[in-house]
Amino acid sequence: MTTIKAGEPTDFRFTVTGPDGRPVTDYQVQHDKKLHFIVVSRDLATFQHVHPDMAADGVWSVKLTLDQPGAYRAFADFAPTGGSGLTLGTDLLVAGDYKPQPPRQVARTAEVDGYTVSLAGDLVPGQAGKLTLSVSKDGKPVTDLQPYLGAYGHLVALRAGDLAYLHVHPDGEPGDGKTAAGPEITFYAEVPSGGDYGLFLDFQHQGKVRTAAFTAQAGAGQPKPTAEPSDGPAHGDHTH
Ligand SMILES: [Cu+2]
Repeated sequence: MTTIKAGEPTDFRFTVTGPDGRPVTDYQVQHDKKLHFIVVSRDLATFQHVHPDMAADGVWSVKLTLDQPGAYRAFADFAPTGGSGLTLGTDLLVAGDYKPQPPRQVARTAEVDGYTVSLAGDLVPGQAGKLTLSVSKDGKPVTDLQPYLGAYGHLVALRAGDLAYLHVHPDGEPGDGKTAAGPEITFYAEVPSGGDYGLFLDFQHQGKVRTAAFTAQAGAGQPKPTAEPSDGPAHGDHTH
């Protein structure tokens, strides 16, 4: 547990310790980087995806600014050389006057900096669901997205509540001869359960990386069972 001051750039440092008790220094490159570092507020209102630098002794460091007081979760997503992918998490606390905000509503569109990103497809518990995100600006589809982290988009999914971190895989990559530079970016995500998930899409256009944030509901959009469960209307359809 680490305490950080609100609004002040902090030189955040950490090491990944291997089974032998020593700092891990050899990593596989995944999505162009040896380690991806994600910081979200526990209410999923804020999201940062940054790339720390590693010193020769295995100490990672990154400048981190957390503007609002509250509780945050940080995730390090990496694969040691010779090992499989891992995600480790830690809590970060920012002291101050915390004002809880209502959660982001379940929605099929998100706005960021004049861009509109729309979400098609559903999260289906226990199955690899296809998600297609389409980027437009001023009502026109964006067809010149720029590669970012080896793809036209990078999607992080976190389960609301416990912030379980899900690995999401992009379909296709820039330069493979079949993946277009927008407006659509396709991913496959498998969620472990029903409920709400925060989805955060990083995409790059005209030299700037932006993040579109959604709340998506797993299990929604499924065909209704022909026989209604007998335990009342609490299981009614959710509309978008
Ligand atoms: Cu990353």
